[in-house]
Amino acid sequence: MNPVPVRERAPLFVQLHQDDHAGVRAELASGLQADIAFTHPKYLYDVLGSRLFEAITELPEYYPTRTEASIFASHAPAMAALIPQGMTLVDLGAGNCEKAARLFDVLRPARYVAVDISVTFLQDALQCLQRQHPLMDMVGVGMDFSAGLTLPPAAGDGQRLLFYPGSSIGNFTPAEALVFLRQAREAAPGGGLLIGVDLVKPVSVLEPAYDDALGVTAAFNRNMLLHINRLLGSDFEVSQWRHRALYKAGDARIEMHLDAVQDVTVRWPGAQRDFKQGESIHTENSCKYTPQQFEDLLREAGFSRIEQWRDPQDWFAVFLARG
Ligand code: AVI
Repeated sequence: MNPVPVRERAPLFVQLHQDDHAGVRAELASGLQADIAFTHPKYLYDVLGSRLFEAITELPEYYPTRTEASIFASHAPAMAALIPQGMTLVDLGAGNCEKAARLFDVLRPARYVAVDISVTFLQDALQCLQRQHPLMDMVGVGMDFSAGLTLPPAAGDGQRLLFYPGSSIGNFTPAEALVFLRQAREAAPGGGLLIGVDLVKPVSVLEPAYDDALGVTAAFNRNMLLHINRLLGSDFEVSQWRHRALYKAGDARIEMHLDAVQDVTVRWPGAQRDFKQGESIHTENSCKYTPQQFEDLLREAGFSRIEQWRDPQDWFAVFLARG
């Protein structure tokens, strides 16, 4: 008997935005010239920054990645029981696509849409996954979804489950997170959002997670200066800046800063900024929520059917929001 022919599929790749170099330079310059200098955390992720972040996820102090993985390992079947098979799984910030791929066997999506800032980050991982799952439609989309979550037609019109793991929602302020969650609900009508959220916990656990003994997080933070030098043409000297991470209980967030270890003048084409010793650049917020606070935020965004799963220490939660 002849074997039934299987249609060979190949991933489709779409890049939605062109790099706006002038816009990037203007954004960086205005942040550096603000009274309290700041930079958007997306500039932490050049090629080396992305590798350093992967290393962070392996550190003993950085609990979020492994705690979230343990929740999926224990509860994925319960999550899958609430999610219809054959959906389009939209992976926001997919990177190496590993987290979503671990759920394929239990969620059984018909289509996988991997979204990341650059489609080139997705190419190898998606091609490899396509070989392992030849019957699944796979699409790679390059877009900056932190600026808006309108998915391209290539994402298809099937029912969607948006997947946003890793507690990246914490890198938005709560007001920005609300805007994002509203957009997520609109992008998945009749579908849902599966999202990982880091929870409020003792400062003795939080601060080492963002200031590890090996100094990997310090390297991740300071590497941003090298990335900015390339983007802006500035002359930051990494050795003049020290990493600092602190938990601000009032705002329930970890803040990362780079502090000038001496008086420093930073120059770039057309401008400069003097920093006094100890003056800092605020590089990232990582907001933590109580389970109730995050559920309230989901309801405020319009979701009405909300489930959650947590690890035994209540350090991390995965929410499924629908309706
Ligand atoms: C990507 N994001 C969820 C990480 C976090 O925990 O906020 C980024 C990070 N910053 C320092 N360490 C990890």
